[in-house]
Amino acid sequence: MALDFSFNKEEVKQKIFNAKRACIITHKNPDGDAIGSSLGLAGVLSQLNIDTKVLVPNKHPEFLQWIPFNEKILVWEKETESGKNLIQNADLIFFLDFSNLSRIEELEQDVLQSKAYKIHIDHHPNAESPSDILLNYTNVSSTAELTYWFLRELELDKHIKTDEATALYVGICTDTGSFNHNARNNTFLTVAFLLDRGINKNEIHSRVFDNFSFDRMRLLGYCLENKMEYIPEYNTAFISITKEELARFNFVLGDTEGFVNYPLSIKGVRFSAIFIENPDLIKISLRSKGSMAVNKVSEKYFNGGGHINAAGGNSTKSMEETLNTFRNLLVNYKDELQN
Ligand SMILES: [Mn+2]
Repeated sequence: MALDFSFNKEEVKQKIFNAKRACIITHKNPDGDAIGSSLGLAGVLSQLNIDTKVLVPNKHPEFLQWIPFNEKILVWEKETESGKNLIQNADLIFFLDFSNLSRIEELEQDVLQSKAYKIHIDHHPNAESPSDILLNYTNVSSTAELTYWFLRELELDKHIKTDEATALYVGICTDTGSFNHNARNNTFLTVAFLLDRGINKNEIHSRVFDNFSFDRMRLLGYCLENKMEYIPEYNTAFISITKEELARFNFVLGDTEGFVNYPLSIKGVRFSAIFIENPDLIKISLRSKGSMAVNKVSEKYFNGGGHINAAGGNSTKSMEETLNTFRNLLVNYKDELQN
């Protein structure tokens, strides 16, 4: 069941078919969906003989650098002049996977001056931008999935070959955590189409998810055995890590990604947190299940905010004081924390 698009299909088609140079822009610290949706779309536009580049504010991580069409990516931070030329000369600009131009930071001014026809495709709430066409649907797993439905609406899905399909699949499987959240019937219809295009699902999963360093695995083991505290009466468990511990395991950025989810897989646990000591402050991630609103906790105690089941914050106090604040706040949420 295709999405109910209301944009002027003929106008968009004409703009695309008449375009000579396209620039696809995605957000800072690009994730699998940002890169996957952008490269999948770049592959399709290139087949239409449109000179297409993907512009990212800063470099994407190594586990996303193998995706087909990676050579079309230009990193603004490193090649600012080329990036400016790209935006200036493009007659077609896409914004993918971000809701607001503030997510592209330094590129914003150049983008605002551009006369190109602009198409904005995103699945985050309340997307807005000075674009000609805004496709903002939140009931879609990922921007990659939305890009598929967009191309299908324009009858351009025939240009989704194995490489384009591989890129789009990366976006879907990363944004859904391997189909654990937000994957709906439309998501699986999209995946069925991509599988038909000949993608190697197992190899993609392996390249995206099985790429941790030995040190990172040992850090995780250390945290789970020695640094996790479990408070059964409040169905809460949390992890804390100091600077010294990070250094001992040769920490590199991204190593603690996902650690906060482990306590939540203990039977009955509804609230989990991780406290990571940075040079200047303690970074905090909070996760929960059900009605336990962790964004409220973060707003009230940890200078942050976020979604009901996933939020972030920080503390400028010592680790011990911060953990005590956390232990002591739980009593205020005893009803939400009951199973
Ligand atoms: Mn996304």
